Amino acid sequence: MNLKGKKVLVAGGGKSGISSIKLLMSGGKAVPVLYDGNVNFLLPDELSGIVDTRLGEFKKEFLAGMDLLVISPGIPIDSDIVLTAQAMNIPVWGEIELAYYFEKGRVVAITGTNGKTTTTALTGEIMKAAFPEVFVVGNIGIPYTEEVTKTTDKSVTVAEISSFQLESTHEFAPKITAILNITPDHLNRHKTMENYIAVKESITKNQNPEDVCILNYEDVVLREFGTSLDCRVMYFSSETVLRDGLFYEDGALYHSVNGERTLICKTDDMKIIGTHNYENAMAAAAAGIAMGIDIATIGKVICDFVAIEHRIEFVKEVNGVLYYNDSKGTNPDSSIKAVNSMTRPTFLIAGGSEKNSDFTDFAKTFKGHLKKLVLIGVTRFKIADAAKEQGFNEIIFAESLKEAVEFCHDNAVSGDAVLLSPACASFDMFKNYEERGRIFKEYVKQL
Ligand code: UMA
Repeated sequence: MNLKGKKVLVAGGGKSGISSIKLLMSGGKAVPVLYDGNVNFLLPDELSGIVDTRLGEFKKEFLAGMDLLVISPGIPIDSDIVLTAQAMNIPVWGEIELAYYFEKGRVVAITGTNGKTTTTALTGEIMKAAFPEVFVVGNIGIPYTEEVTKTTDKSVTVAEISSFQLESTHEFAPKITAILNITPDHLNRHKTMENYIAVKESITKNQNPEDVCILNYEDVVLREFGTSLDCRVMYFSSETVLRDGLFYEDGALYHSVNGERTLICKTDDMKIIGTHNYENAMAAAAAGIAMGIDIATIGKVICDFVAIEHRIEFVKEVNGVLYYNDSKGTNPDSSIKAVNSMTRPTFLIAGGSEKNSDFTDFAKTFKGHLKKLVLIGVTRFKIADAAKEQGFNEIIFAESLKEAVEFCHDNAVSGDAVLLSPACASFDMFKNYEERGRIFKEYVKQL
């Protein structure tokens, strides 16, 4: 589709929607109109008076005369606006699809339930060590549409792609993809695990035989999926010595070709900890190897890489108590990894908004790791029930994150740790997990 002069309804006025509008006007010479469900939505000053808006409950007439609907990741594919557009034969593109329309270089796309932000950031660093023009975009927090006009035929775009974003891609064709793991998450949106797996796997749908897909060998679904692909598959494993692929063994990461292994790095030299991070590092290393970067360079970048914000991020020591911010623990599996990484008796602050998660496996990690469980948010009673079922009764409810932090401060003793890892999204109390993490860090810094 030639976008010039086309009327485009952009749904969602968050980061993705606003940068889509700017791209449509500047790069596409199209005429965007913004739709947002929030009646009180205000356009940023620079677009005010230039872009028309349609606000509040969606009405069919909002789509009248439109040539295209571009949706933000927060808009589900089965929402009224999308179903109506489809019934009116109006094409529906996600923000990623719109950005890709303008892409000039090579794309590395990373998905998975957990670890994708760390892996994307690390892959970006590995690419930067070898290529002069690298853009790190997507779910990591920088909309792809914001950066894409800077791409060239020599640039590399490293994109973190969520399942929400994958629902509405069509031509999006990364040269390299990685699916890190798939565990239950976002089931309120995708309804079934089968749908969620299918949408994650769809990241590979436009890959050619010369392209590469990086998969976790220890994830049975992904191991099996690899056998069905036409493109080249690179597996990584934290448990199995692979004849071909990347693996962890005895404190080191290796790349093996035909059984001949090359050391990538020793895990003791890495600053990011835990088996899940060795997996993230192997996936990023695989992307580097697939792009022809030498292994010594990759190993050095991995060793220099420090934890990203909100992911088991060390905040401060107060009276011998270590405080960690894992606000990015937005689902049980992610928070299980954080709890398992704790080596001190821990006060865990958890709970947040509801997305139909099952907390049983999360609660199984409490005994042996936690001293107290401090619960906040909508899901607090559900998590408490799961904890009690697993025989863990050291539970406190707090009305706010501030109250939770103060309780931990008053009760933790030297040698303990305090971990914010909610296992839930933040939308009941905060704008997003970043705001939750930043506010937590502010409270801790004030102690
Ligand atoms: N809105 C509607 N109707 C809806 C839903 C939302 O009108 O049904 C409106 C809201 O009123 C709001 C706007 O849409 O004004 C928000 O749009 P959005 O939710 O798509 O958020 P963005 O600000 O565009 O941020 C999105 C991603 N958000 C989500 O997927 C929910 C960000 O991922 C991403 O960083 C950003 O694009 C840039 O690519 C956040 C996230 O929580 C971090 N992701 C999930 C996760 O990681 O688990 C998938």
